[in-house]
Amino acid sequence: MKKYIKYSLYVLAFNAFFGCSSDDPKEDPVSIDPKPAVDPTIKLSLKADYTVERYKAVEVNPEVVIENGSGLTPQYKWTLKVTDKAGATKDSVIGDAKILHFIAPLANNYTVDFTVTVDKVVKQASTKVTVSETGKTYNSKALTLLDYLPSPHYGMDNYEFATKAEVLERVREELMEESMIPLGTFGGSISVGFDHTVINTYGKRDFTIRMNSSSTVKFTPVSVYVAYDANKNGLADDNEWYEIAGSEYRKSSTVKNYEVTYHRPNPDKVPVAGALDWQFDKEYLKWNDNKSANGFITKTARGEYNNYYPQWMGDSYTVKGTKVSLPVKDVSDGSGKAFNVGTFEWGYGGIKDPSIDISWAVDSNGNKVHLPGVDFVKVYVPTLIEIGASDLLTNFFKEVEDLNFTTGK
Ligand SMILES: [Ca+2]
Ligand SMILES: [Ca+2]
Repeated sequence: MKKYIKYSLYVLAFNAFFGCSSDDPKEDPVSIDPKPAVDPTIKLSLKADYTVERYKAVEVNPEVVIENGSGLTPQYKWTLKVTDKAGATKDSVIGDAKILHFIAPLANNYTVDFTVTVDKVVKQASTKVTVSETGKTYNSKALTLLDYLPSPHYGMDNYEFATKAEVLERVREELMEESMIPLGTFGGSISVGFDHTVINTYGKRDFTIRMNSSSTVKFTPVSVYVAYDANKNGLADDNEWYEIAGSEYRKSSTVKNYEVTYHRPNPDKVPVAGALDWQFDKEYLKWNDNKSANGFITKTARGEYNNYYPQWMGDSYTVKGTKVSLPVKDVSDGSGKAFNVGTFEWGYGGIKDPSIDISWAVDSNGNKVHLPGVDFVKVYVPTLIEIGASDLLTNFFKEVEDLNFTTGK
């Protein structure tokens, strides 16, 4: 009985709100206006000023209170007054989220305007950001080596080192000299750091990746991860990395969370030659993946005297990443001596336009993340493809550079 009374009260309350019975046949449902009769109101409060160093982010977090705005989505816009060469001042959009992470390359006093729009109601507030000089000199390129973990490839023979420390020392020098750093096949990677935060410039691409394609293939793509040093400890922590979702990321042929384990070849093994003259050992280097597939990397005539396996690694090691499908076609009547290799449109290194917009970053579930900038970049090979006599499809890392870098003071 008690339950029944409670239920009746709910129905009464419901009816009172809409002013009619839900089963009243005379009522036309179209005439019910879901919009409140009163216009929404917006209350803004924004701190008057902020201070921060050059190339460091400061969080500008306004308090926004919206009343009578239910069902309406507020639009946010942050703008900066910029003066062009002719002396004319205009507003440049720098953000469209509620919280702004402001970063500036130059020491100056900046006026930042914030606009909130709910339906037809607009409210504005302003703040000043004072950006101070640091006395430091910055480099547009990411020259700090964080890590290097290549995958097998005939080029690995150039790294005759027993320990990782020795390899890192060599690669550190190569990074400064902008020489070719081999990444090998799937999962082979290099991670580098900037001496400043590369700003995620609104509506623009932010940094570029330069690779050294091998002579046989003009473009071979590499995938990109980025990290913003959110906790300001100067390190790229595991939970700070995000993948750049390029043009292939959402395709059904793309395999997320792909893992490959490479096994050290036995140097005393007798080579198993193939039918084609370049197939020196068809069962050279064993691999298996996390999809129950396995196989061998062929040692080609080109790499006959080379050790493909990174010599400082143990008997096996596993690499992870997103595997992308790249169209590859033998155009030498099956002799494996010439191939057409496809390429990707955007969001990768080693393609025609290898510039990256930090706004393409996604989390592990594929959801977009809003990063104010990037301190670290990781580049890795997303393919496990052999192109006959030319060996494994690979690429050689050269450098990563900030595209909107400003040196002046
Ligand atoms: Ca951007
Ligand atoms: Ca960190």
